[in-house]
Amino acid sequence: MPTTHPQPTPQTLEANFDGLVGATHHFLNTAPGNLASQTHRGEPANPRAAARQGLDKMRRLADLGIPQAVLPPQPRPNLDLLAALGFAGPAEKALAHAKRDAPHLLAAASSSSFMWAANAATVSPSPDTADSRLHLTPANLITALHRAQEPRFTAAALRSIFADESHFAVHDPLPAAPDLADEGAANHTRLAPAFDAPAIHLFAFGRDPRTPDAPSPTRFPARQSALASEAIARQHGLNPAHVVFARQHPAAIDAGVFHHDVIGVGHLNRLLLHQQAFADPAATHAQLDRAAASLNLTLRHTTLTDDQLPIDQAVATYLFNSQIVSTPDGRTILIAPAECETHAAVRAAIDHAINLPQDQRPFDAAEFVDVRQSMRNGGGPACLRLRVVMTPAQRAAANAAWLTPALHDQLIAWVDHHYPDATTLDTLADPAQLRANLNALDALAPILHLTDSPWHQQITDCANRWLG
Ligand code: SUG
Repeated sequence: MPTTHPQPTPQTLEANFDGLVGATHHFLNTAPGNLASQTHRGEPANPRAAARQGLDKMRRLADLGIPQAVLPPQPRPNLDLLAALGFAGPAEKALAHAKRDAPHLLAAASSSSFMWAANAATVSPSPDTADSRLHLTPANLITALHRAQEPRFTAAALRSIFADESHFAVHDPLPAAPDLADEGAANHTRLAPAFDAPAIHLFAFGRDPRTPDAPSPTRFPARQSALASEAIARQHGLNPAHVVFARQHPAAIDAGVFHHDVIGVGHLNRLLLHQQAFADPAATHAQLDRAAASLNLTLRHTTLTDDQLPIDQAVATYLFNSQIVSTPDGRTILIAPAECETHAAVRAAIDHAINLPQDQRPFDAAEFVDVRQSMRNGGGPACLRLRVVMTPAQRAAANAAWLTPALHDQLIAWVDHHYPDATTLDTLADPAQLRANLNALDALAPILHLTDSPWHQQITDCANRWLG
């Protein structure tokens, strides 16, 4: 495989792997409990603008000196899914049949939801695992049909990038059963005094099949099962003394908090939460403090109350779906959605946080990024990235496409060349567009150093099966 761009910094750092938006990005699905996707359903979507916005966010993070890599898109429309649902035959027939009889299934099979890399996998870095390897488990995403098609492609992409088994272990997704419903890193927070130090792991879940009588959301499903989080902690060899499992507040799920990362974000020793993040905040904080004490870690909690920011406004602006990042010059920056910049209560909360005494601040400064195409489907800056804490040796060993200004420009040119600026049911059902999408992914393989990788093999196999 061609050489990658190893990062020069001789330190363990947190890299962001962002999902590259797909050419079929659209607003024709709704996702369970995701209010933005409900509100914007049926609006015109612009895949080219969506992909450019994602790439520009990646560029900003890379320019701040934070290792930034790119996860490849998945092949869509997914003709294997349509065939499994009874829309068989050559592409032209299957697509036309689905468009006529079940447009919602064509929309599901065309989703670009893989762009939200926070749902791609759960990641445990090597300082925390029993075998000192970096462990990744692709999320099974069984709660929604359009997301349940992702894991097999995600696993291939992760196995292409994290191929070196002396450094990395990519597990199979958990079995696809409701008791093991898993949505990945969106419900997982790693807290540590430094990237290379052992960490505590906070797993948020919405339901637990062992306690069916516990207060549950009534309007929307809870997407993460406690049994899934526990299985992953075991699989990765995390120290049980350093792991905390916390139930999400059911009222928050019903208010549109379909993943924990819609109501809380952590980074190193900092934890920024809304007061309704957890069903029993006092117990969760006590557990976190106990786990932290065993690692000489002093957590810096910042909790916003409902008076400071009502939960519906937290959900509407996605403040908590910001990224908190550390720059090489020692600053901690909040990378917030552009929607936060103009919202009075959110701005007040950000300014309040920045003006706290230095040893209490969750971050030192805030920046705003425009990812509006993603936001309309309920995906903010933090949804678009998978955090992977990596040693220099692991960064060099990974077949990752590290974003440089040159790679950013190359990917923008690739997007401009291959992506439409509008998606409709007609474009999704157009076999010529399917062929163009698959050709675009084939052309992407060398750009992302993925030629002949398992991911590339999968694209080739799909093209052969779907187009003959
Ligand atoms: O699963 N939206 C996604 C948004 C995921 C956001 N991720 C995190 N919070 N980490 C979801 O609700 C909309 C429909 C679509 O794109 O096809 C959607 O699936």
